[in-house]
Amino acid sequence: MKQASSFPSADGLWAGLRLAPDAAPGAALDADAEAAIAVTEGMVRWVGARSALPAGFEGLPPHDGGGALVTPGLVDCHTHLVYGGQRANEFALRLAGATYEEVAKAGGGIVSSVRATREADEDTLFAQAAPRLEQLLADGVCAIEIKSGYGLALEHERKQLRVARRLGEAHGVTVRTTFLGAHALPPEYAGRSGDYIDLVCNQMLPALAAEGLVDAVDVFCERIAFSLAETEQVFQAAKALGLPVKLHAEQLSDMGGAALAARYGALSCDHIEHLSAEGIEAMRRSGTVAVLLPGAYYTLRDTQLPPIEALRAAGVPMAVSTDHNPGTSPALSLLLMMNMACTLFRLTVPEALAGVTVHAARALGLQKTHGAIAEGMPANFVLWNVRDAAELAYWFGQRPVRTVVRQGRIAVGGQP
Ligand code: DI6
Ligand code: FE
Repeated sequence: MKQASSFPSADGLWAGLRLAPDAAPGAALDADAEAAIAVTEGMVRWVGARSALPAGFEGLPPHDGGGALVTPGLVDCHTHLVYGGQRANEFALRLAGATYEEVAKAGGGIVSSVRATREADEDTLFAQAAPRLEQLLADGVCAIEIKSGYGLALEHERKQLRVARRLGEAHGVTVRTTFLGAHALPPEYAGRSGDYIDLVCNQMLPALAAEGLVDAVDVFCERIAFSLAETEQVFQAAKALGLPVKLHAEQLSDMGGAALAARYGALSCDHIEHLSAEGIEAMRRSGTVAVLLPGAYYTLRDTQLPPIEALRAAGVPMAVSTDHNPGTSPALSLLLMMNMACTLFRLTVPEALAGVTVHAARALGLQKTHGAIAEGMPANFVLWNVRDAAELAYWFGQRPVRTVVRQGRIAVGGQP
């Protein structure tokens, strides 16, 4: 792996670009006008029509975009990237007819990844997660959320979160860490769910937050995981520490989790296949992002579609993410998720693109620094070898990245 510190600086004048629709909300220019981006000290200083470039930026070192389409750096706002082992065996079990819930009840599922994660040390977890991260980055990802939730004990959750931070530093990518201690009941707490939630709230979360390892707090609110009351207990603990919350909500059933999360001002509610009208209304009022995870829907061969039309009608922002995890979404391409969001969920191309940029950034509370190309934001943008933005969602299994500028450095590609 190349260390991020060796990536060349992206400072200079990027010209010969075509801006994807809505990529630079502040810039007024015709769709077919040549665009330019001025970058100094790793920050975007100006973006707009090349012909309107202020004289002060003319002397910057040139970077020729060669007519490439440019979008904001992509944001993968929901991943469980750090874990030990893999679960291809469950894939085989499901092919033989078992359901996800049956596999979980039989001791597989999340708990089998917990075993493998507990057995692995920090360096091993790092070595296993790094190539997965590199795959996602190769698709133009510039910010990523990484959850804990496969440790389910203080030292093991700490290990996961520390690896997440290390991955961000080593690869020069923005990482937001989410504490998901309430992901599943660890075997040693079987039948003592209340005791485990007390541990999560009173010991694990305060300790990890004090170590600066927690940017947000998540819960898996589901029949096979934690109840609404337990979810609220975790939200209370997060609130006491001033941490934002998000929720795995209504994936397998309507638990009323989205409305609860909205009451706590949640950044996002994720999955939401079984989201009710009340849940949508609560999310609309609180400005909570709906995170759509077509990879999990596809892997589980779910048939309950998330209520896209109602979310759209309510104006709830929709994000799209990989939900990368070893059980239900071993996906390593955010572009493929755009394709699936369009094909399976009937998102439009602009919705899918906003779903992996501006709305995904908001789902992480990163809207001031990611998800758009704008003056004063760090330089995170991608040059694509495509004619039309629709191609980003249209091809699948194709990686039309030409250049990735990440955290003000040229992380992929460069000058022709
Ligand atoms: N929802 C998911 O999609 C993942 N976790 C969750 O709460 C699945 C995790 C796994 O099966 O390992
Ligand atoms: Fe998930």
